Amino acid sequence: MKSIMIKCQLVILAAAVCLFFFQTNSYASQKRIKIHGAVEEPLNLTLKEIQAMSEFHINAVSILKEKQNKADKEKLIEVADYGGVLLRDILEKAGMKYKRKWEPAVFIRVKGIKDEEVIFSFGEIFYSSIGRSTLLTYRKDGKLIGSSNGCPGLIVSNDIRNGRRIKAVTEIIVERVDIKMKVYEERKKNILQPSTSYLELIDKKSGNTQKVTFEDLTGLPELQIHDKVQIGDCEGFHGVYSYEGVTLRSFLEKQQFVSQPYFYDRYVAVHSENGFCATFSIGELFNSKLGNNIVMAYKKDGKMLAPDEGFLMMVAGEDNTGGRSVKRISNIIIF
Ligand SMILES: Nc1nc2c(c(=O)[nH]1)N[C@H]1C(S)=C(S)[C@@H](COP(=O)(O)O)O[C@H]1N2
Ligand SMILES: [Mo]
Repeated sequence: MKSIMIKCQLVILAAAVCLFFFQTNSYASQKRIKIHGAVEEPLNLTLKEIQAMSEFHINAVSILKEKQNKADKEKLIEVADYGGVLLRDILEKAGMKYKRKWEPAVFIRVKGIKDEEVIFSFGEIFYSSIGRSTLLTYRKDGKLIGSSNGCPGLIVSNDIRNGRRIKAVTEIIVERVDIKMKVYEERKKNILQPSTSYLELIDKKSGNTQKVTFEDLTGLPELQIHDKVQIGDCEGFHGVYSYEGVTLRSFLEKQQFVSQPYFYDRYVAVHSENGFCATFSIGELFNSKLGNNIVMAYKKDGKMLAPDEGFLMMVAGEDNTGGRSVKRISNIIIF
């Protein structure tokens, strides 16, 4: 009796396994990529539909091996020409749900086979030139690339090493950091929070928390951003300023909150007391040719910041809009 039951169970199990493979295979043969989350219209595009979009080329993309340790030797994997569709263009096709001051806190998860995931910040894709360097690729050196599923690959030509390269991209998810944005309601009520002389640094995974004051920045190399155009879609043109500060990267390293190997499925959210928030991906901070570009500034035009700017404010030097220049930084959270 017992053995019959076991046999029955085995037959059912085998049938379930067959059904599972049949389903995943038929799904795979369609090679689809799903775009969903905080978008206006979720999409489920076939590779053919992606190939029908306007093709973008990035030539001579050099790919270095990701390092596990600072001491690891640099290894060049290849230099190749790529064709595909910009991640930005696919996101625009779906339409971004969050607008205006809600927008800089958005981030994008890109998933490949084997549960690989990399994160991009809204700002790097839509405000900085990384958006023109991030490609869902299906063509290499002029020839179509084969793929087991989804779109054959993701490349970021502005990245230095290959940590954010994934294969068989099947899913893109748009999300916003879960931090309440109170700016508009506080403005209506004419509330102006006093700025603090410290900020809180939090690692959400380890629970590690540090209170950081101006003194904690001593010893970090000072960086200048010349001619930062201060302009915003909702705030207008405010002028061109120079800033002095330290890079967010060197700060996070010094506080020992981020070190190699880098986890590109993580990101940093910087916000002020009123919940105004911007995201920065680990990739753009630690693996980008624009790595020296994201600065926590304490001086503007040679003078310490004004009270409404706090003791520190973010300056993303290359961004074409002021959306990520968080003033009065009160929290830096690594998700
Ligand atoms: N703390 C805080 N920082 C903020 C904002 C905000 O509402 N609160 N607005 C952002 C937006 S949307 C823009 S466009 C710029 C405007 O900066 P500016 O006033 O210097 O032009 O600041 C950014 N920094
Ligand atoms: Mo803005």
